[in-house]
Amino acid sequence: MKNLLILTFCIASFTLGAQADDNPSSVTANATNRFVVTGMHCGGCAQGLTSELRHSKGVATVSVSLTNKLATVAFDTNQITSARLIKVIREAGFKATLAKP
Ligand SMILES: [Cu+2]
Repeated sequence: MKNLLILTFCIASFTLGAQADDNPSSVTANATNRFVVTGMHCGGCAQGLTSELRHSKGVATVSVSLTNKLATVAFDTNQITSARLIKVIREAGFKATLAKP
């Protein structure tokens, strides 16, 4: 009986997770990292990078500053890692390193 309760809880968690994938804004962030981004030249670059990050699984909120060359990303560490976020930034055509806290 106890096992059944645990199983039900797992299925409920999984369902919540699946909903979060469909609606990125409902991701619960448990970490925020800042990345130094090089290669952004205009507001279009910043906007493009913002949308690439925002559409990545596990990302809750994204804030990209062109003037400070910084991308601030709040994310769920169970779904995505800072290394993976750097890869997303690189795939969007920029270079990124983790900013010092
Ligand atoms: Cu640009």
